[in-house]
Amino acid sequence: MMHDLPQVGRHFDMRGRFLSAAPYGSGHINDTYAAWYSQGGTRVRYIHQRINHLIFQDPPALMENVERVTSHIRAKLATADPIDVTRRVLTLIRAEDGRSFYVDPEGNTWRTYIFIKHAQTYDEITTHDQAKEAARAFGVFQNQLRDLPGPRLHDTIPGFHDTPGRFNALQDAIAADRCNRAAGIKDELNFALQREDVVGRLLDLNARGEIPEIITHSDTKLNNVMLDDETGEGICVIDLDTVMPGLALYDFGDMARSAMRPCPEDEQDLSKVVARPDMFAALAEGYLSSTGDQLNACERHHLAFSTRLITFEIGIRFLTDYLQGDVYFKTHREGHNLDRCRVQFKMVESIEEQTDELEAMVAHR
Ligand code: ADP
Ligand code: GN1
Ligand code: MG
Repeated sequence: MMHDLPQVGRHFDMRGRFLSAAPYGSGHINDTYAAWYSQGGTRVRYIHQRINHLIFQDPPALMENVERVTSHIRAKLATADPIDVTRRVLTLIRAEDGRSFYVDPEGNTWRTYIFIKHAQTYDEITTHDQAKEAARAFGVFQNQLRDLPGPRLHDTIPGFHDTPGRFNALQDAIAADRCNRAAGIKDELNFALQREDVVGRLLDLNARGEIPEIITHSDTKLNNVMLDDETGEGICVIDLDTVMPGLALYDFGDMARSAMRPCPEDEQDLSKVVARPDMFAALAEGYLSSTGDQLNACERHHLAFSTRLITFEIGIRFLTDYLQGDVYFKTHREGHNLDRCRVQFKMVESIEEQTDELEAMVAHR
């Protein structure tokens, strides 16, 4: 369903005349539109985005996080080099009442960003440079937020990377079997249930004080970072809804999950699904180039493990959603979440087979 974008735009300080709007991007959660406006005869593009409030249950708290995070990064960029700041951090356009969002009569929360030009997001990446740059940019993002002044950011989705919690949710979904789907997916369920031993490992390390909590992006799949068209530089980290306290390794694991895959996230030909070790090496190089002096030995030691864990975690989230009747992730065909789960699980298997090789790649860094 297309929303009434001219109506939405009227409630923001657009300083121009609405021309057109169309759905944009391939995110699984929010409704994103790119809209053209005429400002004194010049065509200018913006992003209007409806926050999925079934998933993010407190949009004002979420927007408070986004405002704090973007202002902090903007202030740093402006001091270091004021050129191109609006391409290097998301810039919110204010609503007519001065807030950073507008709530429409149906209760939808909208926000508007400056459109980042001459840069793209990639659902799949093809070169080592892309992996390196994306990972470097996510690392820079973590660094920029290490000194964000208090208070603690809101947990916009409580337990977002609580892998044991995700595992329990899967077990509950199997027990409830609301859509009678469990019987048809025995292999996937066995695959998942056999791996309970790994789910708590990172949280245990954190509880023992071996890896710290920092501010993380928490949704670092590759299409959440924009790469500059001309230079290939990782120019801007986007999709800030889940920026909150977390473990640095969540971000590394999630970017590796998406970058190591040579095919779409919902590929149906599983023979194409294999984890590319060379992409892991490129990612680790890029990530360590920006965060190297911040990570402790235990974090470095678990780079490969985090890739396996987060890939598994997203796999069980797709599986849980399939069992629950596809209520969380946007789906575009029958069995879409199951297809996505199978791809993740095939990736987990491939990562497991290459564990020694992947660990060796980062052993001396
Ligand atoms: P979702 O949470 O649904 O993934 P995103 O915030 O990631 O939503 O936005 C979806 C897509 O829209 C992104 O992958 C990106 O391609 C595009 N996009 C989002 N914000 C901008 C922006 N400010 N400038 C240009 N493109 C953007
Ligand atoms: C969702 O919002 P998007 O499409 O960038 C999801 C991530 C998953 C990802 C899987 C808030 O990311 O956690 O890893 O899909 N975001 C949320 O592709 O649940
Ligand atoms: Mg996204």
